[in-house]
Amino acid sequence: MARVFVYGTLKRGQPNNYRMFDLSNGKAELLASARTTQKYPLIIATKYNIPFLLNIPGEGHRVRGEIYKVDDKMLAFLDDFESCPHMYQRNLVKLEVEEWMGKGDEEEKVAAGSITEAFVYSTTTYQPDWPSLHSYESYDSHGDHGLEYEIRESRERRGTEDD
Ligand code: PCA
Repeated sequence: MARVFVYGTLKRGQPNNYRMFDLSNGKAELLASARTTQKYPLIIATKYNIPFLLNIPGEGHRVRGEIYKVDDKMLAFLDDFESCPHMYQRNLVKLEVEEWMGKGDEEEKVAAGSITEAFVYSTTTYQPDWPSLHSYESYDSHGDHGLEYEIRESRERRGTEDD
């Protein structure tokens, strides 16, 4: 079992959240809402409007997201889905828990306001102009920015996935 902090399309209400509940990918359980203890730039980039947390601590915002408990199979699925380590790298990040939602054992519970750690898909392999893009505190594919995420299946239909 591992814990993963998701801040982008894997969050509830976002286009890839369902992948975490597809049992053929493994198992996942929502544990908590949380935000990073440090600031990071959370930007939207590429022609597919993909969210990226740039591994530049101290810039941007304390980013909001969700902590999930995942089994080894789901962790392997997510590594593959996030093109880790090519597009993103999986690192540990420090988080402040906002609301605990886990239904499991009391021992696994982290109180609101406490600091914990989880894996996050962040990146150091970004384009030179990305740090100057607008940074967000909380990602929403359907936000006012108008930069709606293009799901992978529609990229494949157009046959442009690899460019
Ligand atoms: N999926 C991962 C990283 C960015 C993305 O869209 C996430 O939601 O955390």
